[in-house]
Amino acid sequence: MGPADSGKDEPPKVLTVAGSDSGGAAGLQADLKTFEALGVYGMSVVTAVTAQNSVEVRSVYPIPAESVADQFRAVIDDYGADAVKTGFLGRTEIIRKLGELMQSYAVFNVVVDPVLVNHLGESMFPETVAAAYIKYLLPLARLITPNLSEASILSGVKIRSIKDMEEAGDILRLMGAKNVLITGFRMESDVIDLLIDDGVFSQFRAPWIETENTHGSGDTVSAAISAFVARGLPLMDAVAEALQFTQRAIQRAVNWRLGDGHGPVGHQNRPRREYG
Ligand code: PXL
Repeated sequence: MGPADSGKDEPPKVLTVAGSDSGGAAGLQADLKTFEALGVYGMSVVTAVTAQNSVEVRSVYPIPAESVADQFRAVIDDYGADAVKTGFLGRTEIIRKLGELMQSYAVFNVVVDPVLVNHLGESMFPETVAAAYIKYLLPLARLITPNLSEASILSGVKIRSIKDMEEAGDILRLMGAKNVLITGFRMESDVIDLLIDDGVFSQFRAPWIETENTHGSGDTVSAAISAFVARGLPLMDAVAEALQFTQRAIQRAVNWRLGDGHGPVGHQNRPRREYG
């Protein structure tokens, strides 16, 4: 039974540690919209402020690690959290500090989305950032959710097949990740996501939706997983529900034209009553 089902009149609480996307498509905005849609109370620690829209990222201003730490302590000291998601962290100093804080506060249900590439699969940070994820956050996470490019960077395996995906997952586990979800393998008219849950491999297969409007979809998957584990779902069910939620969010925005570029997904895609 999750906190939402325990008879207490309060929602599960989920914290995202992420960057701000002024366009509201990715980052902490995507996370908070997802939390709201899924009936959990959302909180945010800001790691960087990006000036971006559907076309381009114009600037990124990192927040000092001390401020990130202060925000984290302020939230956890008072509210606490039933799950913590990390998104855009970007700097080794922030990753290390966060690892220390998560350890000292013994937070649980940590979902790490190792944001390393932009939507074109291009690396956004120096190699030291990937190394810091491996050293400080991988061992603390209940689940990591790399996309194909991120799984390749972290594991060193070039992913061209499902077999490669499985090998990358195995290596990430050997490196200390407890559970791994590798997202976005395109196969014919489908997309395949691979979950390794307690060493057991499961494939999730869904039809590929042809659209430019997928900005923030990766953030949405891991935010939704965090919301569902905070609600008490087992990891496998949380992942299945989160992938379906994200598919619906992409479907909802297929005909949207909110900007001139790579548009957002539609988070509010289920009747509210279903998630209380
Ligand atoms: O989707 C990864 C991501 C997350 N958060 C922020 C971003 C990006 C990608 O650009 O800008 C703030």
